[in-house]
Amino acid sequence: MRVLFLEIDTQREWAVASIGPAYLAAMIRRVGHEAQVLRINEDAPISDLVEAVQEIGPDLIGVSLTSRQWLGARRLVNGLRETLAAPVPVIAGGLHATFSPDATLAIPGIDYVCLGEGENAFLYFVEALDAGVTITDGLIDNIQVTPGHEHRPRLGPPFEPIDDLPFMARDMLDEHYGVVHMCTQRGCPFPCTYCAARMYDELYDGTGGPSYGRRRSIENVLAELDAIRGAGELNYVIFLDDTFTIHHPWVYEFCEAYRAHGGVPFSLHARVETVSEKMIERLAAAGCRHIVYGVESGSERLRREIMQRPATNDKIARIFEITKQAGIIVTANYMMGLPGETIEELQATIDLHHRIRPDDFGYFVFYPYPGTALFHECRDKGYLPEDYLERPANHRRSILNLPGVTRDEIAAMYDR
Ligand code: B12
Ligand code: SF4
Repeated sequence: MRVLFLEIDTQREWAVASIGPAYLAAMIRRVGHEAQVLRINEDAPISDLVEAVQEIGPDLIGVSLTSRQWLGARRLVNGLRETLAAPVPVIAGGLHATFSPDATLAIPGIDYVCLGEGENAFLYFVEALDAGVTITDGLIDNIQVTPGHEHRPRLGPPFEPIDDLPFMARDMLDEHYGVVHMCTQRGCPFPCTYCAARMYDELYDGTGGPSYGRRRSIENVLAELDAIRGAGELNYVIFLDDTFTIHHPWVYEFCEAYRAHGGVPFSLHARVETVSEKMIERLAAAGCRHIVYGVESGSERLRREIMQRPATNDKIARIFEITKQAGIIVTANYMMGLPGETIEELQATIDLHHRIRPDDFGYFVFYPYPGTALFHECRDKGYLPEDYLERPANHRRSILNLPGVTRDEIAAMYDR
C-alpha cells in the first residue's frame, strides 16, 4: 500500500511535523508498505492538494489531527473527496480525532477514525485494506467507521514492549542542521484539567488493561541517537516528552549514560515539582541547555483550584532561579482566560512573570480541548458556544463566554 500522510500547517509551519505519522510510517514500512508526507497549509487551494495527490497516487490517506488542524483538514479533505474521480480512502487519528470521533467521521471525505495509540491499529488496518477486506465497525481495535457512541471501538492494549517500536521515520519530519526530536516516554501522570495530552492516560485507565504511561529503556533511546548520528548530523536534541523529569531513577541514570555517550546539548519540558537542585545540576552536566516549564498562571488559587497544579509561586521562583544559575536557558509558558479567572488573576500572571524573569516565554489564550475536564466544565456551565467546533482555536481570541472576564479583556491582556 502507498500511504500518504497529510500534515495540515496552520498559522505557521512548525519545524517538526506531527510525530504520530513518523511512528506509523516506520511501523508499516517494516512490513513493506510505502509512506510519505505532504505538508499543506490550511488555506491552500483545493486544486493544489488534488494535483499533489494525483501525482503521488496514494492507496490511502492518513491525517493526524490536533484541534487547531481540524477545520483546515475538514475543508481540504472535503474538497479532495468532491474533486477526485476515484476517491482515495481517508483515515484520521490523533488527539482531536480521538476525543471528537463522531464530528470527525461526519466530515464527508473522512472514512475512518483511529482512536488512541495508533501503531498496532494502523498496521492491522493497512494490512486489511491491502488484503481487500471491507472495514466495518468492530473489526479492528481502535478503528471506528460509523459516527455514534454505539459504534465506539474496543481499544487494544498499548504497544508493548515499548522498546520494540521502530524508531521514528525521520524523513516524515522536517529536521535540519542535526537538530533532532526525540520521544522517550508516552503519557503523563499529572491531573492538569486543561491538558489534552494526559487524556490518553485516562482513556486507557478505563480499559482495565496496561497503562498508557511508559518509558523506553535508556539503551533504546541511546541506540536511536546512535542511528541518527550514523545517518548524518547530531548536534542538538529536543526531547518532546510531556514531562521529561518524571521517574527520577531513570533520569539520573540517563544523565550519566547520555553524558558518557557524547552529551549532545538538549532541551526538555518539565514541571517545577518534578525537579530539584540536584536534578538540575545533573541535567546541566549531561548537556541540558534549555528547559520549558509550564507556569500557566500567577494566581496560586487558579492553579490549585481550577488547573490542579498546586505548586506555590515561591516554588516556581526558586526553580527558575536554580535553573538559571545552572546556565540553562529557561522558558515559561502561560495561559490566560480560564473559567473562573478574574482580571486581578490575569494581572497576577504578569506580576509573576516580572518576578521570575524567564529568558523566553510562550503565552496562549485558554482553549477547551475536547476530552479534558475543563472542556466538560465549560460545556456544562454554558461557557462553550454551541458551534465551538466551527470556531478556529487560536492563541489570542477566547471562544468562551466567561462570567469573570470578557473576550476583549482577555485579548487586551494578551497584547500587554
Ligand atoms: C510534540 C508536540 C508538538 C509538536 C509536534 C506536533 C504533533 N502533533 O505531534 C509541535 C511543536 C509542532 C506542536 C505544536 C503545537 N501543539 Co503540540 N504537542 C506536542 C506533544 C507534547 C507531543 C506529541 C507527540 O510527540 N506525541 C507522540 C505521538 C507518538 O503521539 P500522538 O501524536 O498522539 O500520535 C499517536 C496517536 O495519536 C495516533 N495518531 C496520531 N496521528 C494519527 C494519524 C492517523 C492517520 C492514525 C491512524 C493515527 C494517528 O497514533 C500515534 C502513534 O501512537 C503533545 C502532547 C502529547 N503528549 O500528545 C502536544 C499537543 C499535541 N499539542 C497541542 C497543542 C495545543 C499545540 C499547539 C497549538 C501549541 C500550543 N499553543 O499549545 C501547536 C499546534 C500544532 C498544530 N499543528 O496543530 C495539544 C493538542 C490538543 C488538541 N486537542 O488539539 C497537545 C495534546 C498538548 C496539550 N496542550 O494538551 N506540538
Ligand atoms: S504536567 Fe503537562 S503534560 Fe502532564 S498533565 Fe499537566 S499539562 Fe499535561
